[in-house]
Amino acid sequence: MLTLVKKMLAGDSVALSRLMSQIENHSKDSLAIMAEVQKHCGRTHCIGVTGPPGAGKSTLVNQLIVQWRKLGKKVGVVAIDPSSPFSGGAVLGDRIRMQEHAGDEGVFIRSLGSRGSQGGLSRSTREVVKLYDAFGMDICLVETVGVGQTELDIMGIADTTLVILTPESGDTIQTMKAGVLEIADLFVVNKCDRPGAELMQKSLIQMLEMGVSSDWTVPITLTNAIKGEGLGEVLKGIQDHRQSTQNNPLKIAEKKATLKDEFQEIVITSLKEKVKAWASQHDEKFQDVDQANPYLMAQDYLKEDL
Ligand SMILES: Nc1nc2c(ncn2[C@@H]2O[C@H](COP(=O)(O)OP(=O)(O)OP(=O)(O)O)[C@@H](O)[C@H]2O)c(=O)[nH]1
Ligand SMILES: [Mg+2]
Repeated sequence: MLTLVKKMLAGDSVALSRLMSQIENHSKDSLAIMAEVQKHCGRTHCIGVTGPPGAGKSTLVNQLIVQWRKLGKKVGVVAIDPSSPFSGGAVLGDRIRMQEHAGDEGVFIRSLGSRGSQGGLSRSTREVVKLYDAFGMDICLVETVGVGQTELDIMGIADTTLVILTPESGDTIQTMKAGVLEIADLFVVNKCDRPGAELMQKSLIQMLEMGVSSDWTVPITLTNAIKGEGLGEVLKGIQDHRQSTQNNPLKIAEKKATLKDEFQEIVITSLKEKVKAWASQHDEKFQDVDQANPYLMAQDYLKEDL
C-alpha cells in the first residue's frame, strides 16, 4: 500500500486514482496512507467553488483550468455530488481529449458522492485535496452545490472560496446564512449577460458592508462564464487573496485550530471503530439484559485501554 503512495508521488496517476478510492471507502489503510501523504503536502492552493445549482460553477471552473494550464499550472478538481458529468463541459472536454494524446497529467478530475455522513464527506474531500497536493497539483478546485451547512464545512478546507451567484439569486441571498458571508473570499455574479447583474452586485455590496471588517476586501466580479468575460478579474482576485492571506497570523491560527480538529476527528473515528469491535466481540457481557451495566463495563474498558 505504501508502494502505491510511492508510485503516486512519482507521478503515477493510476496510483493517485486508486489511493482516492481507498480514502473514499475508508479502507483500513487510510491512516497509514494519509500519514505518509501529509509529509508531502503544503504547496497547493485549494480553491472552493460553491453556489446554487446551475449558477455556472463548472463552466467557470473549466475556463479557469484552461487559463491555469496556459500558465503551466497543474490542476486537480474535486466535484462533490456533481449533478452533471464534469467532463461534459465543452472546453474541458476538448482539453482532456488533447491531454490524453499528449500524456499530459496536468488536469485530474475526481467526483465524490455524499455517501455516508456529512462529516465523512468533508474528511474525504480534505484527504483527496491532500492527495492532489502531494501529487504536485499547483491548484486544487473543489466544486460543491448549494450554500448549506455541508457546503460551509467543505469550503472550510479551501484557502480561497468563491461563491458563484447569478442575477436571479435574490432568494439565495435572502436565505444565505451569515456563514456564507464569512466563507466567501470572492463573490462572482455569473450570467451577467442577463438583466439584474448590477443590481445583484449592489445587494452584495450592501450585505458585505454590514458584516465585520477585515483586512481583505471581498471583490464582487461580474462574469459571463461561457464567453470568459470577467475571467481575468476572477483570476486576479484569487491570486490577490492568496497573497494577502499567506503568512497572515490569523490564517496561521486558523490552520492550527484545523490541525487540532483533524487530529481529534482521526482519533475519535479510529476509537469508535475499536470500541464497536470490542462490543461485538464481547456479546456475552450484554446477554443478561437486566444485569448488564454499561457504565461499569465502560469504566473497566477505559481502565484497560488507557
Ligand atoms: N447565459 C449564460 N449561461 C451560462 C453562463 N455560465 C454558464 N451558463 C449556462 O448555465 C448552465 C449551467 O452551467 P454549469 O456550469 O453546469 O452550472 P453549475 O453551477 O456547475 O451547475 P451544477 O453543478 O449542476 O449546480 C449551462 O447550460 C451553462 O451553459 C453565463 O455566463 N451566461
Ligand atoms: Mg457543476
